[in-house]
Amino acid sequence: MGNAEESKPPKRPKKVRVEFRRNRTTRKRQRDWTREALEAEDHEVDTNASETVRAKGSLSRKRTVLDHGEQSLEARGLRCGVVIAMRGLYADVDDGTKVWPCTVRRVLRTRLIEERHPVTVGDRVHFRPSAESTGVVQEGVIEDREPRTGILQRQSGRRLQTIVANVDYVVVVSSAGEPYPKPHLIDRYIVAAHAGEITPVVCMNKMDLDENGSAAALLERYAALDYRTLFTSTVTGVGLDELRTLLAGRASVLSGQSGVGKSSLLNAIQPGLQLRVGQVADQTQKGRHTTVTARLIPLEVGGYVVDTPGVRSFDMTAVDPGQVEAYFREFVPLVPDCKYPDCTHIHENGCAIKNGVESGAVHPDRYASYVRILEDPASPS
Ligand SMILES: Nc1nc2c(ncn2[C@@H]2O[C@H](COP(=O)(O)OP(=O)(O)OP(=O)(O)O)[C@@H](O)[C@H]2O)c(=O)[nH]1
Ligand SMILES: [Mg+2]
Ligand SMILES: [Zn+2]
Repeated sequence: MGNAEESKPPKRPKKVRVEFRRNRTTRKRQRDWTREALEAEDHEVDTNASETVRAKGSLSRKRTVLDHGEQSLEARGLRCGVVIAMRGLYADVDDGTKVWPCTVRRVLRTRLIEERHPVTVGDRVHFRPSAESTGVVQEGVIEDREPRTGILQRQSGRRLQTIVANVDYVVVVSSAGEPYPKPHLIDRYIVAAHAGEITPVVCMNKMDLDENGSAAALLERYAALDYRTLFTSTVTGVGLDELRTLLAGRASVLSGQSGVGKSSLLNAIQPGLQLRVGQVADQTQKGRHTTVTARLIPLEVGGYVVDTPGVRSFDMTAVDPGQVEAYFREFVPLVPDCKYPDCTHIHENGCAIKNGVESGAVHPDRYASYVRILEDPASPS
């Protein structure tokens, strides 16, 4: 794939697009890079291809060289890829041809010091393949990270942890039993999703265990707020087609308590995945934290999904308290009716939100979640 134009000194900014393979250049779907990556493996023609990572993670099969007088990525010896997993100090980066274990250049770590993970799953990065003493190029060093959209973050000790970047949906998974749902944890995830500009979807798994209908009733609360909801069971198969359709062609993250069946759901919608699945301890009704690291999984139906380890609690210290009311969507139309313009909806008289709880416009559990997030953002849920 030599290209004479790239080695000339640039006269004026110009865009050089190099057709890589015509039948691969139509972008049927925006977020199709994983499928294309899989196809690329099949065709074995991409050894020297350089690819451009586009908005929301789709890898283009054309090369686009934006030449602003700076050297192109390729000329600087850099490749683009997507981080599919973090392993200690290593990030596994998929450039569409293979997975490169990469370290993160110290200067980048320093620049992004406030974050626990300057690079995280879903990030689009530029990396430099580095030769070992043997001359074999197997690893890389991440030199740069592209701007993120759609991030799921939480506080981890004194640092802000970005669990995953560049996703469209957070699928908040609970289970009808073993363990029972925690409405407050669902609300925390919904707030975090809105704060990170991701669309939350509320999923109730293990519907085969919903004997008295309470899990269905809980989900109804979220459907009434216009959140997309899903009822699933890997035992009866209910809702699995709907989940597959939801995830197709999108970037999503599955989150929730340990043991609710996140990995089981992914195994069920894509047989052959063989993610590890754990038993729920009888005594405590707690999951066993079977999944230990977040991992990005390409889907056969296009798009990708990130399976995350279950959480016990969700520290929301990082969310701006003044913004929390905006993330409770049923509060938004009521807030202008509060007596005080800076009403926190906790202690004040004449509060339209508290009146809404009285009148039934606001569910008391939702209001309780709001108060807990503001008063005790770090609390175990
Ligand atoms: N009854 C029932 N059990 C299920 C269902 N889905 C999963 N399970 C069981 O729930 C247990 C936990 O499943 P996992 O898929 O490991 O749960 P997880 O959410 O990935 O858990 P972590 O990885 O620890 O966060 C396993 O024993 C599964 O067999 C379901 O729909 N119904
Ligand atoms: Mg799991
Ligand atoms: Zn108020």
